[in-house]
Amino acid sequence: MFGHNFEASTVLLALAVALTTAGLAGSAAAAGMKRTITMVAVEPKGGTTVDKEPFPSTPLPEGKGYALTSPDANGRWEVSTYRWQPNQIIVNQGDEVTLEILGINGAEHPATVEGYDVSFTVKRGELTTVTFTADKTGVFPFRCGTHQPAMVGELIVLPGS
Ligand SMILES: [Cu+2]
Repeated sequence: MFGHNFEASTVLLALAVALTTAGLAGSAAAAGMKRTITMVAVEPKGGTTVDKEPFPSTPLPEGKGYALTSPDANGRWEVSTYRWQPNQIIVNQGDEVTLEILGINGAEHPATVEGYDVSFTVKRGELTTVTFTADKTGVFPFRCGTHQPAMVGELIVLPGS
């Protein structure tokens, strides 16, 4: 008698746990998670002098996204570009996504997320916060309108399960 009741209650408990777990997972997938991704707008830069390395003969793509400065009076030349870091944001469909982007290099970076009605401008020294719901799956580029063709990232929205 005791044994039967014990087994029944154990089964019920296990069932309740399973249902609760499934329910939580289900509601998380349906409503999405809140995701906050911290990013920076940066300008990696390097240089040397012509006595060590010759000035490159191949030009970089046109636009403000890349810069190759000719040797100065001391023979020093530099190369730089602009980047979002990270430049791939991977979320699940339904997630409420918040990007917190600190502007470190460059006065400002006006940007849009193509395919989403999302635009923002990152300014140096300011933390720009952008929140949206990732309701469409796919790969969506986000470009700085100033520093092309280099400063482009991808929002990757995976299908909800
Ligand atoms: Cu920019």
